[in-house]
Amino acid sequence: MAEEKVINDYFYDEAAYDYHDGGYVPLEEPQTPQQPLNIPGLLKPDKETATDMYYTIVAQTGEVQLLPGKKTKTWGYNGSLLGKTVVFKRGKTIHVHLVNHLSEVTTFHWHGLAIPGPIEDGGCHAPVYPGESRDVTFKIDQPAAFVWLHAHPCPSTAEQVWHGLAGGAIVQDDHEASLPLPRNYGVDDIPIILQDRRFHEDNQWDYRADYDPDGVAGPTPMINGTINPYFDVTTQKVRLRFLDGANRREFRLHFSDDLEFTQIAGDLSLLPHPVKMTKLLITCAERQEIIVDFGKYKPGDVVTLYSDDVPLVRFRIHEFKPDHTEIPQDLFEAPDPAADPDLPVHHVTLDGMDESVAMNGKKFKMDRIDYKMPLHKVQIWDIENTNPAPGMIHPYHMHGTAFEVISRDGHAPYPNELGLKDTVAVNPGEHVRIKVWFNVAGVFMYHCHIIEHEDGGMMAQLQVVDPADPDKQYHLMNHMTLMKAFAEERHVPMDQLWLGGMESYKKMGMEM
Ligand SMILES: [Cu+2]
Repeated sequence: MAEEKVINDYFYDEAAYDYHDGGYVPLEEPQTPQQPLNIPGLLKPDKETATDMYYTIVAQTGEVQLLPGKKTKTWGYNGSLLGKTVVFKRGKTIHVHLVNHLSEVTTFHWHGLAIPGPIEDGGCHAPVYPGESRDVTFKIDQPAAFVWLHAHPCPSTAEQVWHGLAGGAIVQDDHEASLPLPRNYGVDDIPIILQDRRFHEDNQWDYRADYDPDGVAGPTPMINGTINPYFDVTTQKVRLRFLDGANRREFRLHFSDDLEFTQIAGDLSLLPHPVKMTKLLITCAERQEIIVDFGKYKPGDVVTLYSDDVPLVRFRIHEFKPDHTEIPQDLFEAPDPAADPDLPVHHVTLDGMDESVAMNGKKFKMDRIDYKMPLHKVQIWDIENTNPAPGMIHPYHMHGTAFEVISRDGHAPYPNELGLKDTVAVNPGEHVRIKVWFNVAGVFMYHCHIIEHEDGGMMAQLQVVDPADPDKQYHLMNHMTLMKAFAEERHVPMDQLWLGGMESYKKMGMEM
């Protein structure tokens, strides 16, 4: 049998790594004591039947002891920071009672769920005002995956995510459950939410002070809302579900000893086949699941996960039983529908930097539909990053769908991006072709997931048209309505309102 190939590069254009940017904030190793890694608890359903699940999700403020000294003021879902992990069982109808206990408007976006937009999807057209609630119902019909919830009010998504409004969710299905993979949540199946923050006076975050239109970053890694974490390893094999929940930072992941690991899943499905690797790059909003085999270590050893040369998590090895389970070579049969010959390739350009960011030459407008596409039809989309190299990598995300990467500048996709995705990183000057289809109708946003780029206008929206109801009208909000709400809630006149994304429109002389 031929020796299995082990991937030992990050694939992406090194000249585009964010550390080449003038405003780059390098990660620094925290000097504070190590803390046990916070494992978000599983959100308990209010009720579950054979066919339905009911949840309540509350956006709220809180404070957390992140560093020695003063607690940090944070936002979270059903807790002080980030969220509890929500479980969605495929085939069930989900009822979510969304509650806003914050002092300002927010939305609850299910990143990665193929559910109708714009309301259930929870983008900018589905505001929940302070003290109010909204009920959404949707059916889960997609493969097992690690998806996430985050705030998405335009143009202040980035600031709300920075405050802590992000949480993981696991879609379960029978196929994944039938495979011999670790899934004892919290023991050998661990979400790893990768973020970064800058701590100002009294250990507080100050989004405005840190603002950068190319993405806000901080020097301190924050993993599942823990600074300088360790994790106690009690099983030989551990499944890590990485989510890059940072506003702009890519993480270049690798372990001490160049420990080999196996990627088993991407954003929205298992990979068709496992991929062995020693290095993994994850860009904003992407999810990558790996299995790490600690079999060669003994109790007392420590294995460190790094990004570049900065430690993120220390895995402390304890006693464990030998585990000879093999990862199956066939994990997932990706659907491969033929593109509709009547639909031309649809071109999307990711343009500009700083305040000049745009998509197809335009900044996002909430009440403008940029494109229409028929329900269930399959179309090739060509996503181009028009920044010449060296420029930034833009992680391109679509709501409401799972797409497939089919080529990069005419070449085969990277081996670890086969399977279903909702976010794909596009190198400077590169064309990435993806196969797009929607199984639900509605209005959906698509954008760069460097969140300040999205707030700054590198975003558009499409209407997926159901031929059975081609004239369906959607009530679209506009930026001004949301911005007036922010001004009122912050008790400032409109001309003194500051929301990160507004600057990008103002500096370009554009109406919102
Ligand atoms: Cu971008």
